[in-house]
Amino acid sequence: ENGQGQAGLTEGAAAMRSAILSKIRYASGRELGSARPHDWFVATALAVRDRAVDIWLDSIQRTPTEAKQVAYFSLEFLIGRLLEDAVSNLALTDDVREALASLGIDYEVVKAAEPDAALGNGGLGRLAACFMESMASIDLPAYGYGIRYDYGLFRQVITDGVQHEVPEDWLSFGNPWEFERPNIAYPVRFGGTVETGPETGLGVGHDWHPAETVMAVAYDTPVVGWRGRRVNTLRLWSARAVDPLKLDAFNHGDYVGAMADRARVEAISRVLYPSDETPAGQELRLRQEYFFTSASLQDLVRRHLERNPDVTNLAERSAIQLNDTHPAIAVAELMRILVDEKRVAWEEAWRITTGTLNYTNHTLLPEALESWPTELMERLLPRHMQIIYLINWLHLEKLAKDRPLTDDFIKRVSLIDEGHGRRVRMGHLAFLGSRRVNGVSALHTDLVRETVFSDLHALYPDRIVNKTNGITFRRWLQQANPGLTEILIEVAGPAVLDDPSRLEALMRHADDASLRDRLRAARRHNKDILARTIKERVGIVVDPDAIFDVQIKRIHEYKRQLLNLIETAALYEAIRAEPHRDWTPRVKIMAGKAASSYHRAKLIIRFAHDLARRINDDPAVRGRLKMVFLPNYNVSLAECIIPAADLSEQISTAGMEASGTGNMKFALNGAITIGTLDGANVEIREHVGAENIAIFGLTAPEVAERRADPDHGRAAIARSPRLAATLYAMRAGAYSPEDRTRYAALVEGLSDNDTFMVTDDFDSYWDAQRGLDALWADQPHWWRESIANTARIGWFSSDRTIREYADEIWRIPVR
Ligand code: DL6
Repeated sequence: ENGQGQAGLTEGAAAMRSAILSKIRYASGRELGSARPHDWFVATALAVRDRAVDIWLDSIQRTPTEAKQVAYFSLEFLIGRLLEDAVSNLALTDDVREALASLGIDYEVVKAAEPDAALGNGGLGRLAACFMESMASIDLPAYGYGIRYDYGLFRQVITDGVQHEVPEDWLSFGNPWEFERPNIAYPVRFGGTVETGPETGLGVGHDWHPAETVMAVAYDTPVVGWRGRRVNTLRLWSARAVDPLKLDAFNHGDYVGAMADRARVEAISRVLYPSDETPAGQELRLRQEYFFTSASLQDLVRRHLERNPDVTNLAERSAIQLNDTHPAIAVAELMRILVDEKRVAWEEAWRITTGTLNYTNHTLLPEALESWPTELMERLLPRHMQIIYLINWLHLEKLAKDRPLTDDFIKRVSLIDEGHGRRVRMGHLAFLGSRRVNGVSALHTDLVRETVFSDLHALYPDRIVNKTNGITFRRWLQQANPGLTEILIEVAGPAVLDDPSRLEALMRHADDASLRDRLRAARRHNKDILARTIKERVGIVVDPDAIFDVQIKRIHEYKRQLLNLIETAALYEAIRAEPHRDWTPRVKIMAGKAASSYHRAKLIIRFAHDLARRINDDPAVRGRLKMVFLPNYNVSLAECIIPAADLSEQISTAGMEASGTGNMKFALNGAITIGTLDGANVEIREHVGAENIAIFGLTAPEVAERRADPDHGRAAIARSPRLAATLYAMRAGAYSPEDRTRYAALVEGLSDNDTFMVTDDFDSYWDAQRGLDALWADQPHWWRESIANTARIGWFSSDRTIREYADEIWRIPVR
């Protein structure tokens, strides 16, 4: 032992110390002296988990039988590290820190040893994780249901500016949070045939003889709510072969063949988001979706029947939220379970199904709106396809009663899209099978009503509602930014931790110079940490006195990292042209992953690196401009970057970002937003005040109008000498001297077909940036705006979002 030992420890810390010591010895099987940071992490997690389990079991016990529960179905849960969540929500931070210190171990090192669970791609998966935490925090009984991927989102490795994807092996050293539940396992069936007997009722009398059965085995992770108020369950399914080893084949020496079935079956839960470039990849994705949806519904119905005599009151006891269309097959699967297995009449089954299910739409991007070829569905899920056809027939029949149906109308509202081969529209299926459908910001919900679901919305005008996203302040303020949190507690009182509307109290001190100084010092501390991280990871030295201007998110053309990069290149050229002007020093920081098959996004990453090399190597701009691309963006890196940001880039093409949640995290931490009127930016502006956010660019209706002109890109370039010069340099290879044509196609795309309005918004973005330069020079003013952001962002807590879901969608009373 290197620490000071047990002497002087509080009772809580002493108990934690002995719990951790016991876990090191009896759970890890190690002597203290040989324990490494990861062993300390496991021991600490296990000791903390014991505390969580007591509350967990109690939470289940005290939930009344008649209480309605939520089931959140999501193919993604981007939970990140869990230790600090659990420790801080259980109010154990001091105990754990002291206990470890008494053993000579630094809690920070232990936290850093936890792998980052990346069971999601981005916003949608992180929202599911924030929602799980909020549901526990407001004492709402809920299960999260998803897949326990062996490999999460790939690890991004950059070599010479090129992204490579490497498997993210987060489970290789085990996972101390989860409980494997071999006794909670369900068969999930695929393929085969359906035998049609005498039809004794609508949809009744079909016998499915599947060709293949896969077992779904549950792994449970406790999700600890704030102040340990409640602990809910995140139940993730792992695929197991029914017959893991063909002993015959093995004994005949065919060792690979003996395991082939197992490998095929277990591929289902092997990786998050298998590439859907090949038919095999597409099929695997559909298998994943059905696998977790079926297992989750079987589990939910079984749990219901443990507490209720039959399924008639399922909708009164359970509300299922479908996170996007990935679990939309739930509509057909719940109907199958009710009609085929529980022998419920079709109409009654439909009442139950449409009373239980709800669906959240997270995107309007056409390529992300799921549809499956009927041929594939018929092969993989023949009984479900019959059910879908019957749902569709009844839906169209009902419509025909009220109005004459034109072919064109049928085409638009049918569950089957006949236009692109025959495909099942999963969004339409989810819409018809749900009680409520929601968008994730006010603007997005309006667009959902006006675009993808306009016809269905006209038929069911009460079904679509808005639920603007939120974030958990526990992770994104209290844990990520303890310095700022301490100041907020002092100014607004400790109750601010329970009621974020109290942040408003900060406004009374917006012009208080001493508060400003303290906030600046807290930010500076975070910037020093980020600067160190940057140095360690990419070897670039940045000046923490410069503006930290940050864009971190998935790399996608509609998010317009390219706009940011072109503005950076233009700024670089401007500084070089007038080196003696009083330029505001800036560090541009970017991070994000591109989908492995998204070549243009990868080219944008490459451009970021080429540009960074050019800028960072040029002594002419030294001290004024630096550019950093941090590889392998994940939740933990976000927790390090966001509290250190001065400026938050939320610059998507208006109408294309459903909500965004990074925008909320930055504003909470006091960064000023430069952004378009897109997604939740619109509501952020309403809350923080138009004078405290830098809005630029076309609005969503203006984008739609401008797009109609096929020459808008060329015209915008012609209007802007600065943009024209920058694109010219890029096109001519100024940033890629070793391969001068590298960005030629990218630039040509901007004049020929600028779908994302990079050219049209460039000047207005440039002007907004220069306005921010001027604002930075007026520090009291800058900080006034920063304070307004933190003070007025309370509404964006995911506790508020979840309360709204509970109230209006799930109809569950919460305190
Ligand atoms: O609702 C969470 C999050 C939004 O904040 C983002 O604006 C949106 O892009 C994201 N949507 C997706 C959809 N992907 N698919 N399918 O990730 O959802």
